[in-house]
Amino acid sequence: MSDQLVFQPSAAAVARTHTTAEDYAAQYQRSISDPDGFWAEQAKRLDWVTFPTKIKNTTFEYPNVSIKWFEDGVLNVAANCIDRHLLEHGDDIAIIWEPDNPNDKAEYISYRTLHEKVCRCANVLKSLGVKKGDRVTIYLPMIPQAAYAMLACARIGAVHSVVFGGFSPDSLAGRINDCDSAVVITADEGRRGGKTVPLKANVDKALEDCPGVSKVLVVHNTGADVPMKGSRDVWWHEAAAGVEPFNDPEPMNAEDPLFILYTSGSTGKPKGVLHTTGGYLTYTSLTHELSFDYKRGEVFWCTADVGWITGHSYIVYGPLANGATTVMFEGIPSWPDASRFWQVVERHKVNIFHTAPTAIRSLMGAGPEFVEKHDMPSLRLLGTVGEPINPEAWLWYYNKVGKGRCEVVDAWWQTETGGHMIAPFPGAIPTKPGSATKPFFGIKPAVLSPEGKLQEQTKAEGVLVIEDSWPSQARTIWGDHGRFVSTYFETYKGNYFTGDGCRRDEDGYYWITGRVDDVLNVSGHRLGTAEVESALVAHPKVSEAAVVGFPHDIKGQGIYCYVTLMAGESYDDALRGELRNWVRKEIGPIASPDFIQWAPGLPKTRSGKIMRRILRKVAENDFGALGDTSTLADPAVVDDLIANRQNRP
Ligand code: 6R9
Repeated sequence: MSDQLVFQPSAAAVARTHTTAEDYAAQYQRSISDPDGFWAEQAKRLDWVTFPTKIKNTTFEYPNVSIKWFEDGVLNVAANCIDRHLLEHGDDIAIIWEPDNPNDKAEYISYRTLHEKVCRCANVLKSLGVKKGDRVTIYLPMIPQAAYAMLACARIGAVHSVVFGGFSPDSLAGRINDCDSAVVITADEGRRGGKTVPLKANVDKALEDCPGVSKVLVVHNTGADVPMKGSRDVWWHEAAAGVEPFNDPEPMNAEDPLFILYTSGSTGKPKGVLHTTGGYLTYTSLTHELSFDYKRGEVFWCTADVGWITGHSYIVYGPLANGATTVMFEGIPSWPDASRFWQVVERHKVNIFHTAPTAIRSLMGAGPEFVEKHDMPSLRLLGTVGEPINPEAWLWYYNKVGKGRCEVVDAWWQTETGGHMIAPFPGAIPTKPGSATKPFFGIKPAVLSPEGKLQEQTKAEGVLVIEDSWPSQARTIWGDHGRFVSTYFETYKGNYFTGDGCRRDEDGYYWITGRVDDVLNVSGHRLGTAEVESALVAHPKVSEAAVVGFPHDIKGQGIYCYVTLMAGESYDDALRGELRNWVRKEIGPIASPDFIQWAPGLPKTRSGKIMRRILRKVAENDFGALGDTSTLADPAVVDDLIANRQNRP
């Protein structure tokens, strides 16, 4: 091992692990040299109606990319996440729901209750006309009905598209229309950090632009008085009371779609990433068990929202497939104060806690007193996901939250990968703060130079690609397979391009350095610079906009906008505020610009291409090293940009 800071697995982690260091090495080798044999064995962890005989049938060859796993297998995801646990574990707690307000009561939902709730919802969806293959959009807060709705779709073979409750009516409408949902599931309102979110009102607004939606199923959540539209809107509790509490799960082919999840790319509108049934569940269930070394009976808490892939894979599908107890938290880490997470850990005796670096950094900033007053003896493992974690935050997490006795698992993966790709097996792989460490079984990462040359030596730096398929890989982009192929398989032929840069050290550890494309990662949320730009130019006073990221102490990256106004408009602070609100309204609060710099001129090449490299440097306050600016049409623009930069004096 190198002389960097290295943490050996604790004796306790070694003693209990599913996978020793030797197992890891041997099984990893096997998973790469004999994927068919390896994954056929892993598929046995699920209950199949028909066990697959064909295991892997995939090619990354451009442009004929095709990905199929377990293609003649038949199963149902909801039956695997619920029904098969009923006989012996029906009274085990499937979901612990912790409400936003700490003074309100938590709910403990057993597998038996989960079964009834999901069956009723499935029957309601059928009564609303939803059939196998139909898309259903779910726009709900972090309440148990979000999980019920997802599982109910899976049960009847409908394809869900969960849209994060923080997205605006416009963003919601775009996603509903893109996948042609005829049914939307929402709530009267959501709660977050002591405030309410007007979900039903947002849906009403969105549906002004969604002629294809015929039914809206509404959860009675806060009890707010919301208008219900005659034949379109249906109360969930009323409909659920009128249907049978059982429903036969639909037999699904392993390659039938399970869900669509919209995520940002470097260009254009968000893409509907499509995941299918058998490979996704095999892989999320296996990674949930092994990356967290999960054993039945433990309480597992992932703080993500179900609107993101982390919520899909590691609040709902992975844990429930394993018969786990998964915590669903409605609130936020900072309300009523910065000890809220730790209070929940103690209240529910959480064993495995999983959150994002942005939350860790903001809690670290709130001061040690909030975490120090909580002993949290139940904790044994701490997960981090969503963005690179800086070593200071890693060490704070390890020392202050984990009290120096919990393993830290930094898992690198993406919406498109469905499950963890690079992460330390607890008890097997020593950790280094800031490194996601080693690949999961079946994952073949490689480092290429930006020009595409394979870096064969262990110590290397460049772009991260994956050389071969794994079961939970996205199969396509909904309605646009060409975009799927060109986004992920065109630049580095024969490989899946992750969009991330990385470094591999002399021990073969991977260190993700962040996106190399025009995708921002703001507080762990993916955002395309192009999306923010198109929101800005949609404002009548804006003529041009260029958006870049800059390093932000808490959020990881912040949003820095350069804006050119229409001739005759005046550049003033009031308009800055107006534009900020405009972007929030167009996309949602997560896209709120941190800085708007007035830029009467943008740095363009003679062919009119904006030189983003320069804009990034100015936003980073690193304008000593702007590099070659000689190709600029008007080099004087740069001096003006530097003189008027926003973030630091
Ligand atoms: C799961 C999720 C994916 C992007 C990804 C990368 C960044 C995620 C990370 C990480 C460093 C980690 N990312 N986990 N970077 N270390 N452990 O977050 O999916 O929302 O699609 O974002 O997030 O840049 O490419 P998604």
